[in-house]
Amino acid sequence: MKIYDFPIGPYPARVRIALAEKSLQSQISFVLVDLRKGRHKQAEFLSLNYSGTVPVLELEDGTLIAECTAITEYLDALDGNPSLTGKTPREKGLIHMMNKRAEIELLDAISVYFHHATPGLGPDVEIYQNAEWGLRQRDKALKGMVYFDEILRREPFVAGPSFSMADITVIAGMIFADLVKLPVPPSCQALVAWYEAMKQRPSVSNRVAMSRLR
Ligand SMILES: N[C@@H](CCC(=O)N[C@@H](CS)C(=O)NCC(=O)O)C(=O)O
Repeated sequence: MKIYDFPIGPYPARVRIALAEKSLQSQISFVLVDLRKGRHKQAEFLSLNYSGTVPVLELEDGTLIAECTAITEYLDALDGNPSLTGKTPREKGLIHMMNKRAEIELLDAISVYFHHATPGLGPDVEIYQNAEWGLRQRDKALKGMVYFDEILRREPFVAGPSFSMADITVIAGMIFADLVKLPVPPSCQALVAWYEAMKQRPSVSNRVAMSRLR
């Protein structure tokens, strides 16, 4: 299998963490898509993923799967033992809900902040920016941190008793916050403590180190 990605990117980190959790790294070859050169917006890459984002998984038969959630679900199902996306209908429902919430309230909001209210990927790539929209999304992400902090005061993990895809998405949000120097609100002590614990997982520690190599 092949994965098109940009190694320091927070979204690609989600899939790389999932690969490590599932011990699948040796089955993947990585293809660099240089976002800073705008390669993801060029026709060659758009033919792989209409949305022009990484990561994209390519299977041996040429099937293309984009979107971190979809890729994680695929990888998690390969061994017949879905440890990241839920085994029972209840687990699946809760994990999917919290994963989506982590995208909407945290990770995607920071991404909009990055692309619209900071230099983002540089002037050649960021051809349209709306700083006001970016700053609103930054504030939404800060509120999202407070929300996840409340959850993590009660639960060991984002979607309940076990580590899951939803934790990976919040971890990516924290990696992105760090990249864009977005300070975590001081009240979010449970979130910070949980993130420190997550960094002890080998799948996560490598990713956090990689994202600092900008
Ligand atoms: N919804 C997508 C978002 C992926 C995404 O935004 N990836 C970033 C890489 S960190 C990207 O390609 N950004 C380039 C851009 O949005 O222009 C997913 O979950 O895979």
